[in-house]
Amino acid sequence: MLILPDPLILIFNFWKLLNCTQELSLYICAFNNHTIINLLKMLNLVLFGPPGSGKGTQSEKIIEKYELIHLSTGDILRGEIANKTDLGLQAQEIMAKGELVSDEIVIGMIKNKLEANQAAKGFIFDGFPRTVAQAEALDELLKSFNHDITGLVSLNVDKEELIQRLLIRGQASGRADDKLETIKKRISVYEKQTAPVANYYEKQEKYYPVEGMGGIDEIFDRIVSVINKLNQ
Ligand code: B4P
Repeated sequence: MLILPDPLILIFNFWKLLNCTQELSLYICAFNNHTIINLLKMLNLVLFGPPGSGKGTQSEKIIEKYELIHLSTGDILRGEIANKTDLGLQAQEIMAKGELVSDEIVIGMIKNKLEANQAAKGFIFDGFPRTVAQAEALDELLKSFNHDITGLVSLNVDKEELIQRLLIRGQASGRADDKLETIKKRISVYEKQTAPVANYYEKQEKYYPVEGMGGIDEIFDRIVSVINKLNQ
């Protein structure tokens, strides 16, 4: 047995106490982080609908009211095009034709944004997911962060109205995909590839249809009444 002189015993005990306190505080911190992450449930909304249904327009108002992070894959892609990145160069031609950019590219973009905003109150996914594969990937990603989708809010707008809105926007913005032929192509891509995403969330009992015809503020009021029920 090791016999230590009195002052050394004192130092040894002090060192043990210090170590113990550090370990204890680490446990407490880990417990607190875990508890905080689980207690603060994020409000994660998918704003869904065909091109021109008002997803971008309504997202702006929702993020202001609920302080959510706005994730618009369309905006991110247009940013990449403006900055002439490799990704932007790949996306430019596809978007101008009214087709969808590959799932792999879009899922990668969303993953980066989710990782960078872990302290957020929640996210509004605008224009994403646009395929069932994107919806499945989003569920998996959120699950890995211990979160899920709260609900999908779907804006229902007549086809004629969609075309009119996008033609008007095209005149003002000069957006390459807001031309009659491309608009029709985008609507048909939506019907074939994107509409099934609504069924995917309906099966999870997370589908909330909203009338998307009428004035911007009255549509917003309808959306708010859905979100307030989800956010109780
Ligand atoms: P997006 O940027 O998502 O554009 P969008 O669907 O055309 O527009 P949105 O529905 O947001 O309409 P907005 O509010 O602006 O996609 C563009 C392209 O990017 C896609 O075609 C695809 O190639 C690519 N892409 C994006 N995400 C992708 C993904 N996940 N996977 C693969 N590819 C992807 O409204 C339109 C106009 O209507 C505006 O001018 C607005 O002022 C007006 N408006 C809105 N509400 C109105 C109302 N109530 N009354 C009258 N006008 C109204």
